[in-house]
Amino acid sequence: MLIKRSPNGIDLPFSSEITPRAVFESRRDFIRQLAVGSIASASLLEMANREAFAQSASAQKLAAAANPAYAMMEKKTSYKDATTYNNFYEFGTDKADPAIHAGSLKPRPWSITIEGEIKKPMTLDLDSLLKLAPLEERVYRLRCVEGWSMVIPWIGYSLAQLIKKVEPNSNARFVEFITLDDKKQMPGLRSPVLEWPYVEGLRLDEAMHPLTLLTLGMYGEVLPNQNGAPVRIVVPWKYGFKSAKSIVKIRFTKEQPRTAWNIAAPGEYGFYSNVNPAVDHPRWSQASERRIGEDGLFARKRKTLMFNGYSEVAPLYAGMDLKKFF
Ligand SMILES: Nc1nc2c(c(=O)[nH]1)N[C@H]1C(S)=C(S)[C@@H](COP(=O)(O)O)O[C@H]1N2
Ligand SMILES: [Mo]
Repeated sequence: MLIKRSPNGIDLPFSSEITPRAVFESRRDFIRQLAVGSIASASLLEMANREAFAQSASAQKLAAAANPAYAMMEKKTSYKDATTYNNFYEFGTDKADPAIHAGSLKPRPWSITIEGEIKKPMTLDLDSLLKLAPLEERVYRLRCVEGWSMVIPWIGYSLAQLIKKVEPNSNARFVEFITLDDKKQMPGLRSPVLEWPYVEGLRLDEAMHPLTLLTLGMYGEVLPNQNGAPVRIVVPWKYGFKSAKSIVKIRFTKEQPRTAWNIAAPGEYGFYSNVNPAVDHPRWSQASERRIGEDGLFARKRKTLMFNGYSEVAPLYAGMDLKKFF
């Protein structure tokens, strides 16, 4: 078995591919046998135990090394809250709808087509995506434009790793993300609440920023359908709607792409949509937020932070009027 060195220096087995439980269990037994045999070593035993632990709860575990640069002091949102209070309009507009209706989404097999202003257009299946770069766990704040937030341990790698592989040409200035558009799998597409498919976009330098995460899992598992299985984007310094779910296409463009919420209400949702407590939504303040899970009667609201606390992205907007480019 391949041993890969993780970004934080901890050796971990390269089991980023999703292994069906039966296959995994026989592999684990094999590793155990090796471990008690003549070539026994502490690291093999540790590996077996670590994998056993990782795979014990379900066959959908996804191994990833925690990236200490994105560990967070704040308490993580519970898995239950993060998977039952969702915005995913392809499955309905109520927060509970995605958890109830997303069972009809088939996240496997899946592929992403990457096209447009790049030297190497390609279609990547899920296994290729999972192997493209070492998977990291990163704990990010997610701030919805509606005024609530969560803290979620995502699994993925910087989108920049994928972008480098497809080699944008000199025309590429923006990146567009396009969600699956299949009425058979997504009952919400029958109602015209948004123009379908759901589209989002970033400037190329925003997409290349190391914080922008190509996301394949959360809480040690593959993404639940309601959170955007099998692959989504997470852009933690922008309002949640910029983080498009269940994407099937990534397109590099010369012109600024249209985006779902900007099409629906251009006066309320701009292209940039950086989290900014100083720029209110036309219908409500953005100065504070409610942390999901802390919403008891006496729970204090939290102050919303500029760029959701990710101040390292400020240079991307040097010289820009962020009231104008909201
Ligand atoms: N395709 C698609 N992506 C989407 C949405 C959506 O309705 N459709 N909702 C967005 C909004 S408003 C938020 S706040 C986040 C929520 O992500 P989560 O459910 O994983 O917390 O997903 C975003 N991505
Ligand atoms: Mo949102």
